[in-house]
Amino acid sequence: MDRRSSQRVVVVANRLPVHRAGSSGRWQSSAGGLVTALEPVVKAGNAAWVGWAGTAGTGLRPFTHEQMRIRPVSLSRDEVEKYYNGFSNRTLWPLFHDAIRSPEFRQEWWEPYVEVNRRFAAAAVAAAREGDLVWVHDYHLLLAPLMIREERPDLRIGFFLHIPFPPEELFAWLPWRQAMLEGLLGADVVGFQTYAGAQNFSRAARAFTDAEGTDTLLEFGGREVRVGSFPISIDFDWFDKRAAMEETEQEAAGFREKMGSERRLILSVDRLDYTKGIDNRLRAYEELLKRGRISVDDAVFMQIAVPSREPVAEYAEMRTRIEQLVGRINGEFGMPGRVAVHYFRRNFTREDLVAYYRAADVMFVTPLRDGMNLVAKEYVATRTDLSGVLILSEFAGAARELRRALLVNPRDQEGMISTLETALTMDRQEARHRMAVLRTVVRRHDVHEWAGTYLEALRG
Ligand code: GDG
Repeated sequence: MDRRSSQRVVVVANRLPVHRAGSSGRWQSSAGGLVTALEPVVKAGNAAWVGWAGTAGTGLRPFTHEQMRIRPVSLSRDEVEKYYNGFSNRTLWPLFHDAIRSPEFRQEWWEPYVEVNRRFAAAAVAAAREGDLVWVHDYHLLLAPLMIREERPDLRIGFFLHIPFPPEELFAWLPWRQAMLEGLLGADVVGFQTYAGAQNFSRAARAFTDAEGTDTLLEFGGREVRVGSFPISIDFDWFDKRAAMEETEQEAAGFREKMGSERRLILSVDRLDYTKGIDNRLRAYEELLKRGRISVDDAVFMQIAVPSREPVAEYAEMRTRIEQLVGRINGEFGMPGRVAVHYFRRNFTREDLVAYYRAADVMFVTPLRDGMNLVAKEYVATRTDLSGVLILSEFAGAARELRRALLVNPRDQEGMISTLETALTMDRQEARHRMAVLRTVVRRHDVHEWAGTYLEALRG
């Protein structure tokens, strides 16, 4: 094995790839895109994963789980409140998603954010041996790359942002903008989901720090920093295979039968988050019913909403609003045995999710802003028979690649209504043609390609 391919990767992310299972308290691999993407990379080289276990408290020791060296970082209850719920989810998350909700800027959240970033950086430094690659993830850890570099200039350090990077004028709101940018410029490669994200970052870096250069190559502190887009993806083969299994087909047929086999099923799957445009799409469906363009005999809408960030006030408010809307639509249009909207606020297994994707005639994905949106790619990967129509917001990173979806502006109510109607009535041949193209794109650019391309750039 040559030196490069034997280089180990130290992943640094807010969450560890494992969690404690039920009452047994044993560690189990967590489901989710990032874990699936990176587990093979980390396992291959007996490398390490630095992250938080998800509950407040101290004292977790390093351990090994399925060939991954797990390095837990502890957070106190106060830090969970200020670094995680506060600065990460009430300052950065809304600001980076086009300020859909007003971000709050509080010094008493900033200080713990710096402190926790320092703790993650120290854990990364301790885990990294000479010549390792360190790969820092997401908006919780924007300061960590520089903190790691200050201790270990010998390491190659990468950073990847899973959410959008906002335009310079919005980023400028952040009172700590210079420190944030310098934190990121501590990396050798700064990666984004889209080229627009990379451009926004480079422009902000030139405006608010001493960095100079182009949108893809900056010079800062006598070093070169590569900036690029690396659109994340899914394990296409897993979804494709799982979808084709007899068991999945039967499960999907069972769902359809229960809901009325002759009705067209419109499906949405999201974390319950105000960036996902859940109410916009419910209103579009309601309007089609109201105008008599469809009836509950022809169509049914299913919203799977995974509980998320419940301690944050904006999330609780949004949940109430959505639940009222679902109640209103069902109250007005439901019939005995014919619910208009099925709303599930809970987690499903990945296998059940695939069966729902298989059952759905139309996948309705309408975020107001989204870094990528893996749900759209997962739906495509499960359409092994080329049936099904994907409606996708122009404001999801995935829209850059999935050009043959029905693209829609979620704030354009009339556009949403007519696109939903087009999807429900699309000719089979056209739907097949579109799906074939979409599947080729996702198959070719799967998560393994994503990780491989990024790490190749990081090796330099
Ligand atoms: C962030 C960025 C970016 C959903 N319900 C269940 C379940 N899921 C899984 C889906 C999918 C994942 O959760 C959601 O990923 P998304 O990409 O759609 O959205 P975010 O959570 O907002 O992720 C996003 C992503 O990071 C990666 O970079 O694409 O833009 O916001 O994989 O399948 N999984 C299970 N049960 C469920 O009920 N097991």
